[in-house]
Amino acid sequence: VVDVVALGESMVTFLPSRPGRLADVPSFDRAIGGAESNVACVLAAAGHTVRWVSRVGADGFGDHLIEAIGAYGVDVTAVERDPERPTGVYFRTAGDRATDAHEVAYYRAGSAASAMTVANVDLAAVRAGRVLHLSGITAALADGCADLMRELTVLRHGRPLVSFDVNHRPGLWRTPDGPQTTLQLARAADLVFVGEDEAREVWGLVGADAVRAAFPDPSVLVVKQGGLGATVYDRTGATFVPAPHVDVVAAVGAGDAFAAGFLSATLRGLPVRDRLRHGHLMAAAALTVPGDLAVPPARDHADRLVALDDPAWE
Ligand code: KDG
Repeated sequence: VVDVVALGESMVTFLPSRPGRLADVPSFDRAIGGAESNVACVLAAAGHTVRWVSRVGADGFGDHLIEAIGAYGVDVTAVERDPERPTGVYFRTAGDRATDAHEVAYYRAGSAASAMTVANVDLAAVRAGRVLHLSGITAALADGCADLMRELTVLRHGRPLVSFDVNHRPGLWRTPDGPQTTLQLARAADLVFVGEDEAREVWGLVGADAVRAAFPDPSVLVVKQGGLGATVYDRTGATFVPAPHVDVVAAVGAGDAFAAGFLSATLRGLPVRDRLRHGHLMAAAALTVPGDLAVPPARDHADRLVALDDPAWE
């Protein structure tokens, strides 16, 4: 049994060589992206056994994703190659530091991963972890992907603990039912990550307490409040932990790193406050690099930082 299985589309990501409009950027550096594999990579770097399940094309970009994600120590043996469809790619701009407004150009419609269905994904491999990590992005890719998400979340008993990051991507939804579908999936999960801004944008829920009111009690809800911190709602009530201050280079990947830190601490049975601190710490690392993935602090170092009675945590 692996600690965590993460399922979702990953893409070769092209990061701009300089700031500015997409129309003006002359060249790009290759990196990797994909919310769920980002979580998998950070968890593997933190010492967990992790599997990433997906589909990629039988092309060089697919080779690169498998090699790069595998190099983090993630098990990629359940990733299928699709001879008919390409690996998705996307380009992004550096964006504005203050507002994080940036342009994203996806080339993923009809990708190998968007063809994931209940029939062509190894469901036994997906369900073989203590935790299954999913995100709302997958449901937006295609109807077959949305059905797969329902299949993986529908039963509460006899399945791994389901962790779900809302990851609302308005540009990806092909139909107007995105908010409703995402809410149903989130409600079926055991652990939900959502940004406060995101909850307002997708469901019109204003404030962390309003988000909590929209979720059933047995689930653990983590509401991320940007640079302020994050609040966990669980059986014991609400726990807020502030985020340390960091000079943000790019916010992309920070939510994934946060989820990985939180999941890692959860798997280790750490108290709620420390789950949040580990989340913030991993997010801080991702916030200070241009791409999705930073080198996260080693586990013993992270534990020491989390244990500090430092004003940064107050
Ligand atoms: O969370 C980071 C992701 O947004 C990025 O890697 C790209 O997976 C991606 C997506 O679908 O937006």
